[in-house]
Amino acid sequence: MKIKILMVMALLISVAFVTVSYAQGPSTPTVESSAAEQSEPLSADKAEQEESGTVIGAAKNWQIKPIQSATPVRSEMNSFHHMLMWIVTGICILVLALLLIVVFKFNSKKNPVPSQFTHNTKLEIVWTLVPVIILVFIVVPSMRLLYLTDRVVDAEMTIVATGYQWYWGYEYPDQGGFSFNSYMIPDDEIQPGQKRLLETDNRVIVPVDTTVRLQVTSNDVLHSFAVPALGVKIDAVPYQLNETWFRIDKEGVYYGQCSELCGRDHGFMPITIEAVSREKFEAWTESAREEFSDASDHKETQLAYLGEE
Ligand SMILES: [Cu+2]
Repeated sequence: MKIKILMVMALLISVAFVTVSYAQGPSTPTVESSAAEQSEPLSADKAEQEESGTVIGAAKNWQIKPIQSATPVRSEMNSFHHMLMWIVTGICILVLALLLIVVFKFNSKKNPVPSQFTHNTKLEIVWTLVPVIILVFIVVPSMRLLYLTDRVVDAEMTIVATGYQWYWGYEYPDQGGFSFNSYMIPDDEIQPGQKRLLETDNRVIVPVDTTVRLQVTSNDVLHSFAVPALGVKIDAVPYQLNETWFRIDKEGVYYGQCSELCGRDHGFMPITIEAVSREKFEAWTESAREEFSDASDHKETQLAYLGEE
């Protein structure tokens, strides 16, 4: 009797969970929702907006769905996630239904004399083949997505990100080769509207609607450059140059973090990317060339890794 109650409770909880996660309000828009809806800020984010431009690439409190997409790759990832959710939900419901049938139909009261058969060839073929078909169904879009993140088609500019213990260094080889380091803003210096543990002193500025090739390497140990809203997550490996790309379609601020356990301050080397108009980007590169012109010391190390010098 207790098992029956537990089963019914499990069913109710899972139904409630699925309902809640799909009935989320406009605070967490899906990929398909309109641009107008997406650009509409939450009231709690207004201070942030005034302070530092529109924050798009950050998770919200109680968010269950994947992060709002800002690049074609992330949109594909979100669609893939939604497809997987349907498959997973279907499998869970099927397994739960089978368990419920066993509990209610084949318990010792209803079925006092159990049958003794052990094998059923047809059934065994079916329950081997069905999972194989499901996996094949999943592997095709999965591999397609993997190649999409890998291929840089007609990149318009390149950014090199280098992982250090514990901060990121960035280079802009196409804009005169300036480079700078980006450190997390510590808790005691954080300004209103800035996101704790995510804000950095030097933001990575990129133009919107521009295909950016991102090359990632490391100067010491393994790090991982991950910005969820851009669909970017790539390992930073010493002596190796990994490559991916993004094309941001909305101006805004996108946050990321190192996603490879890299030592004591692994949790304190965030990534802050700000997408601006092309004009603003040009103006910024002008000033950045001046501002970061004396950062040549670590630039040499980085270029040595890239084999360019
Ligand atoms: Cu790291």
